Formats: sequence, structure tokens, C-alpha cells
Amino acid sequence: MDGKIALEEHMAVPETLDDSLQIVGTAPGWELLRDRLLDIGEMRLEQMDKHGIEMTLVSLNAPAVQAIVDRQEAAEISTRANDHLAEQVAKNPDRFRGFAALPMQDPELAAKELARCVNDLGFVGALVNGFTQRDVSDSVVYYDIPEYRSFWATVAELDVPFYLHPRAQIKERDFATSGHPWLETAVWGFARETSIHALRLCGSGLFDEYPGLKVVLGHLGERIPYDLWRIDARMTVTGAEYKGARPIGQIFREHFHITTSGNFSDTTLRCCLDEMGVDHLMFSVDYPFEQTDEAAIWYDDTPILDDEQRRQIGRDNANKLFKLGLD
Ligand code: GRE
Ligand code: ZN
Repeated sequence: MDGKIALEEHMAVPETLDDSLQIVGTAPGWELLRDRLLDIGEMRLEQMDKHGIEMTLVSLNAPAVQAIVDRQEAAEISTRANDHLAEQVAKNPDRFRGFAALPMQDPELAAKELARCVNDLGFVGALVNGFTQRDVSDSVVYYDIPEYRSFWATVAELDVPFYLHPRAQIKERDFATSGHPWLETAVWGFARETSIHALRLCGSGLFDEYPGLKVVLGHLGERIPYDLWRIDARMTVTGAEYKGARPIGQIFREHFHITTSGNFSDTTLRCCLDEMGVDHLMFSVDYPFEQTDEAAIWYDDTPILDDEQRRQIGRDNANKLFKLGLD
């Protein structure tokens, strides 16, 4: 399919490059990965052209800003990364748009930076890598807590989607994966961490306070769609402290949008389509951690979608959600 839009696609600046090296390790292939992370031009365009991707919404790698303990440094790196991304996007505005990296260590600074990115740089939303550390290295701050309500007010006011992207748990606090480092990141830990964060947002009353908020999750929903029935069923028994005005399933289906990044499975796509509906799914690759050819060849051929659904999920939904203004 031509004209696809991809939206969980990462770049790095020199200051954040090592974060990706630490996740993928020194396995062969790092040099190509590094070059692809640093490029927001020819290398990317070549892959996009080859596999029918008209536009890529580019974001900073993980965990990057969210793992910086010092608030000022976090703010400086975000600004630098966002300015760099804006410069590169401006060279190919028909092919690239930007997501803002945000210094979530300070909700007020994060809101200001998001407003600057959207209003002055033309960015389409924020992509944040899970919880933030701040002040001390083993800190874990989630965005459902009251301190972040003013930040969410800005997101709602600007009316842009917030992509909640994975990160790993803090190693010293992660007893569940000890002795099994392969469980820490993309195999399982990313989805465990991101799904909990998403459910915390659902259970905090946030979406009742800001009914227009839209959150995007990658990897076909970080495993939540598969379990929505059970979540709602068991909430009737153990949901006493839940603060949402609607059932979690309803909040999730209304406020969350899901991409195919790094999850090219027919059966999982079928589950997501049944649970979320065709309006709440979007194509993505997770470049350069995933291969564009694998993502696109699977997507273009998957028998789960008819031609109309393929067009909608591959292009129209993202065009509308991010107000890209493509034909
Ligand atoms: C991601 O951004 O989703 C990612 C990484 C590193 C390894 C795998 C992966 O940042 O999916
Ligand atoms: Zn990613």
C-alpha cells in the first residue's frame, strides 16, 4: 500500500544515542542502528520510498530525557533534541513531522516545551518514554498523580495526542526480572511497564477531567486489548479505589489509539481490531529497532484487513488524529 503514515519512528541526538546502545547491547548491527538513529534524511527516505511510507512522524529514542535525573539538564536536552528535529523536518516537510520530547521532571517546564513545540515548531504531539526519574536515580514518577494535572490541561488545550512509549524499569527496583535480563526490555518489561502506566492514567479520573485527551500506545496496545474483558470483570470485585467515572474498558476504547509498531502478528491485530475498532488503530514500524520491510510487507498483505480498513489504519486515521492535512 502506498501513502502509509508511520508514527513510532525514532531518532537520536549524540547525547541520547548511548541509551539505545544500552538497550540493544553490543550485538552485531549496532553501527547500522546508530547511523539510522542519527539520520533524519536520506537513509530514512530510502526505506520509506521502498515500502510505501509517505510520511514519518519522528521522535527521540528511549529513555533519553525521562532518565535524566537533573531537571535543568533534562530541560536542556529536550530543547536541543526538539530544535534539531525541527531543523531536519524543515528540510523535508512533506515527508517528516516531529513529536516533542519533554522534560517531565517538571510538569510546568514540560507544558511550556510542548506548547513551544506545537505552536512555534509545528510538532504534532508529544512522545514520552514512560515514567520520569528526577533528583535521585532510583526515583519513579508516574503522570497520573495530581502534580501533573496542569500539564494534562495544556495537552488538552493544545489538542495534540500524547504517545506513551515504553522504557524499562529501574534495574535496582526490578526484582521480578532479576537473573533474567532478557525479560527487562522489549521481550516483556517494556509492555509490563507501559501497560501499568496506561492503566494508572485510566484509573485516576484524568480522562473524566479532560474528555478530549488522546493517548497513543505502540506494539499493538502493550498487551492491554487482550485483557480488557478480564480487567472490567474483576473491577466489579476489587475496583474499590478506582477513580474513573466510566469502566476502564470504555475509557481505554475511547481515549487510546494503538499502533502496529514492532508487533506484526495477524492474531494480535485481529484482537486489537475486535476490541478497539478500526478507528483506533494506526500503522507504525518502530524504526530503526524494527525493519521497515518486515513491517510494511506484513501490513500490506495481512488477511485480517480488507482494502478499506488497510487504507484507514495505514493512513487516514493518523492523518486525522494528527491533523496532518494530507489528501
Ligand atoms: C523501542 O523504541 O521501542 C525499542 C528500543 C530499543 C529496543 C527495542 C525497541 O528503544 O522496540
Ligand atoms: Zn519505539
